[in-house]
Amino acid sequence: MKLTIVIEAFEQAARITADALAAAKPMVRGGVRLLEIAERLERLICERGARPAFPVNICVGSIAAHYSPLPDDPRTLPDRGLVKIDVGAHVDGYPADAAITVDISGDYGWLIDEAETYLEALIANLRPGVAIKRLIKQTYEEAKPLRSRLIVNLCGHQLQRFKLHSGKSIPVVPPRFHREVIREGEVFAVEVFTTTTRGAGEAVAEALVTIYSHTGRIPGGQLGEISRQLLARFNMLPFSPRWLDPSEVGLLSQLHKKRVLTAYPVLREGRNEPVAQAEHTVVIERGGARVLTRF
Ligand SMILES: [Co+2]
Repeated sequence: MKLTIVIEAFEQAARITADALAAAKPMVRGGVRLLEIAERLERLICERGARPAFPVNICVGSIAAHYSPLPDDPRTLPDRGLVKIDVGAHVDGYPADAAITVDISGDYGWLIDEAETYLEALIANLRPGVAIKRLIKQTYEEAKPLRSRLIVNLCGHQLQRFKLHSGKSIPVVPPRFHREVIREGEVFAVEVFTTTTRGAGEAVAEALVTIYSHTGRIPGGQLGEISRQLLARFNMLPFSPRWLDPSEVGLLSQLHKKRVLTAYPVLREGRNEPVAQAEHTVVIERGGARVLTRF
């Protein structure tokens, strides 16, 4: 496909993602059901002619990533703390991915500020030809957060058709080994997570899984048909049990054991400290990175 058409698809997906985040912001109040927010944002994406690139993630407090409401999820937002809304739309398979953090009670605004400042510094240093290792080292020297701690094991990622996490990664702290170079025309979801200086600065997996994606594997036997159907419906993009029939939900753990599905466990800050997130989708152009999800 022609490069301009590809970029147009990314741009459209990013516009819809940014509009969903703008719509999400006023919905974040104590007592609101997480399920209601997720379903409204996913509906907005579909009404705009796109599809969710992954289930809407709503992560509260020390939950850093990968919590999407489950079917009939009763959880509601608390009256205080940080709420991360992470949204993505795709157009013809080309995904966008962006996030905002809302501080419900006004206790942790500085964590959001430091995540956003570091994200902007990373984006300002992104340009074609730069080695990722050098990019991160430079950004860290210029803009290392002073009052908060970066979460070191959550990284930005390249976006490709029907692939949300593939190709090159963009860590937030200087990596020991990283051979990749940023190239013109590439699209990335760049993201930064901060926690307090009491935090571990590391996200750890919980037992709970709310998001799955297909590995591409189609086993023989009874699970073959459902495996083919899920691949046809979602390709390799992440999906929610909410989007399945109850009979299909019952097969998820079996499909995971057969390596048909990847399971994404909920990720929590290692010492249960509050987490803020900032994320944008950017395209690398000759003069630098252009943010596609600004709103
Ligand atoms: Co994201």
